[in-house]
Amino acid sequence: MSDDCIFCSIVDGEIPARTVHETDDVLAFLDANPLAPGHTLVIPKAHAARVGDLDADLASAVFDTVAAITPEIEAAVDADGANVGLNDGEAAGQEVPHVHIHAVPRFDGDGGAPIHAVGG
Ligand code: D5M
Repeated sequence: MSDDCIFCSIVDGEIPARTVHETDDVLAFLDANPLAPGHTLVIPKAHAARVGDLDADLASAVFDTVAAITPEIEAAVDADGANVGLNDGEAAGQEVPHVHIHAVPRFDGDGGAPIHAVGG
């Protein structure tokens, strides 16, 4: 838990969120400003600001959840794919300094950019 961390407050139930999936170590919830229906964030419950702050077991647990739920999210919103990505550091556009992986459902012909085009 880190004081003044909005995602720690979600983990602690102090700020509401729409939970998609939860394990002992990981929480997935809907993004409040979705880029597409079903846009989900996957976070470690323990506070870690940057991806390099995660120990190997927690990094694995976070990615295991991403791998497990992304197909389910796609199916739930009838998507054709998803962008899965992480903004690491303010310079990379990370607005909330608690590691989170975005799973953004994508739809054939939706006109969005792939991750490699972000900022390019
Ligand atoms: O993405 C930060 C993401 O966090 C951004 O897509 C909005 C989302 N966000 C911010 N506050 C909330 C709450 N309270 N609930 C759900 N989602 C939230 P970044 O990669 O840091 O730019």
